Amino acid sequence: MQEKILVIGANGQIGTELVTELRRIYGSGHVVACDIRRPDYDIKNAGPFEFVNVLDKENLKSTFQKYKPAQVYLLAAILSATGEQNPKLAWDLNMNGLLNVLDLCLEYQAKKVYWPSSIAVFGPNSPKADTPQYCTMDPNTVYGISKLAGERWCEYYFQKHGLDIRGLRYPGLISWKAAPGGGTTDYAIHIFHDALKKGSYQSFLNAQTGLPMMYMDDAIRGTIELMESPAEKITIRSGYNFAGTSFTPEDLAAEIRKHIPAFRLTYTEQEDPRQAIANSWPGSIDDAYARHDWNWKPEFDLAKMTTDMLLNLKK
Ligand code: AKB
Repeated sequence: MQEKILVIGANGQIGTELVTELRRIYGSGHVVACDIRRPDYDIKNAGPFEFVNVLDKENLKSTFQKYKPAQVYLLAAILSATGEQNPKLAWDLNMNGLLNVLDLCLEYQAKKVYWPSSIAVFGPNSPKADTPQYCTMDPNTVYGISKLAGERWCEYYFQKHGLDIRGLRYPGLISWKAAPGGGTTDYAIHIFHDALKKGSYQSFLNAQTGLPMMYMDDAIRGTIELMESPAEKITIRSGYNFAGTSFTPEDLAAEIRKHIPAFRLTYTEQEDPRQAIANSWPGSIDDAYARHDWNWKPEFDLAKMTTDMLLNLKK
């Protein structure tokens, strides 16, 4: 394949692993990693890298002009917890960044575009268990509002302009290769690091907080499977519900104790602002459309994920 794939926001938790996998599949030279920060790895040997700021239209346009990408993955975003600290900036980056990229995808005739949505599109009045694809959606974080508005824009660009855009509503993503970036679900990563380092963890979410989660291996595989699916199979252009597993901090601690029997889980005394965000989100997701349309099936349950996380973090 001679065509170029642009990954914008390539140094984040998802981008780091997505770029590696895309380069393994399509060849390093075909996958252009773009970010506002230089990556940790040696750029010269890894593949093309460009400094890109999605809010700087000229800079973004010159990257499109240079590579004329056939596929674009836009991952640059401000997540739920960080977004609440600077709502206007989160809105600006998440929304205008998306619109800038969509317009350039049209101008340069990109064949396929990927934009991630999130379980944050749901809100306090959405059904909590097995939350369906279509239901009441009243997000109350700026991140969730931007993801829901972004979903509508994606569908609009598909319907009005025929842009082949695809997206997934990611649950909390658990991974060991790159650090998470300011989300409400980040406790489920920190807990593994502290379990190995200190034998204990203080959770900022309470014991009963059940949230939809997914291991990064599944998330990367699902993302690429969606992008590789024939266009006629894709019936949702906003963002597919996408499920892996669901658990509470207590469930996760019990699983970690199977490997580290003395592991202790405590909870912060003062309620953390992230608790209110978690309370407004679903506890589990119904991803029937993804399973039906492009045969989505997760491979990692809580036990398999915990074993793999601990094994890799110990290395
Ligand atoms: C967050 O917690 O903000 C993200 C998400 C669920 O989209 N991990």
